[in-house]
Amino acid sequence: MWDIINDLVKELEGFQAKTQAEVEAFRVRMLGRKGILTGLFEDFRNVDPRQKKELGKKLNLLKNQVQQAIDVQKERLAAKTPTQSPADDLTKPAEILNMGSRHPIAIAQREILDIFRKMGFSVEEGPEIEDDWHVFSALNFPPDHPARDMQDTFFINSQTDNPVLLRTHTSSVQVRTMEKQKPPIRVVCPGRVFRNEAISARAHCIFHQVEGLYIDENVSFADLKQAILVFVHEMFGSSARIRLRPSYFPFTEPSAEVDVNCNICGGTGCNICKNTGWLEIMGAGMVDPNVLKASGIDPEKYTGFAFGMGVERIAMLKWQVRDLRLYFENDVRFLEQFQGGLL
Ligand code: 2NM
Repeated sequence: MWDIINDLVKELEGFQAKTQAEVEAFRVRMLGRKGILTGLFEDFRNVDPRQKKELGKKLNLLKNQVQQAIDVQKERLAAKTPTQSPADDLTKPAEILNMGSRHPIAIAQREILDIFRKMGFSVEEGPEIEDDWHVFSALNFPPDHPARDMQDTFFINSQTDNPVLLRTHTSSVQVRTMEKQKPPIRVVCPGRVFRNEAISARAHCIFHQVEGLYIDENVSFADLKQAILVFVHEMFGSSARIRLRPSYFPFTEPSAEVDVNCNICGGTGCNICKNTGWLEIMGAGMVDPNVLKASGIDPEKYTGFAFGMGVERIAMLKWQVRDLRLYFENDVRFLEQFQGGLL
């Protein structure tokens, strides 16, 4: 019994509670119905009568000391809690201010626009909710073209002669520019576009485009090639090379798809370029005379070139991102890896 008492005296000397809950737990452990001291007083009844006087004195003293320690700790914590301010501890580390960073799509989009601004293009934006005229009819899409299908386009109201829909490309902004402006026209149109597609590593139903349009007298296919080459050199470095493959779009004639040499394998072939050494980056062509006519521009006097590219695709090639869905999930661990400055 003396051993237990001596241990308790030692514990009492070192007792420092951090919270009121700790004080209360200590009280229950010592003085509660099944507490250590309560037990000691019970055992006291069976102690040798010759030891009772000294032991009784010691037990009563201990009980008073325990009660006193509890009162002291309670008071100390009550005095400390409400008045403590962060300035009390000047050694505390500062709280981290998370400043955030630009989204990689925004960084890529700005880089694309800056390159064309340097070439004298201005930036135009337009509505995401459009009508059939500005997305399809004015761009020479025949009435039965598959892009006009519910399978490909999100319609808001298809019960009218000029259905309301989500734009599937930003060419609609260029139609609006041609309608309100006389040549020379040099614009780039960035923005979100919407296509009714299944989401995969390579496709998403919402993505971003930058489309360009240049209309003046005597604009030629050579001008188009030179503008694209300058853009590619600025975007991917001056050693990048391009090639044009014949293609078809309703709004351009002739039309081409533009490839850049694969910067991942350097042309020797890899799974990104599917062993071709080339990556497709945009579509382009000479604006079809029907498109100029539909927007009130005389195709006998003026010619023009146009091009369109997907920002996600350019950003994938620039940073070698393999899954497009990463751009839409906004996982901070992904987003933190891109800088591009604040604001
Ligand atoms: C592309 C490819 C080729 C394009 C055409 C026009 C407009 F409005 F002038 F007719 N805007 N954009 C165009 C041409 C877009 O994207 C793949």
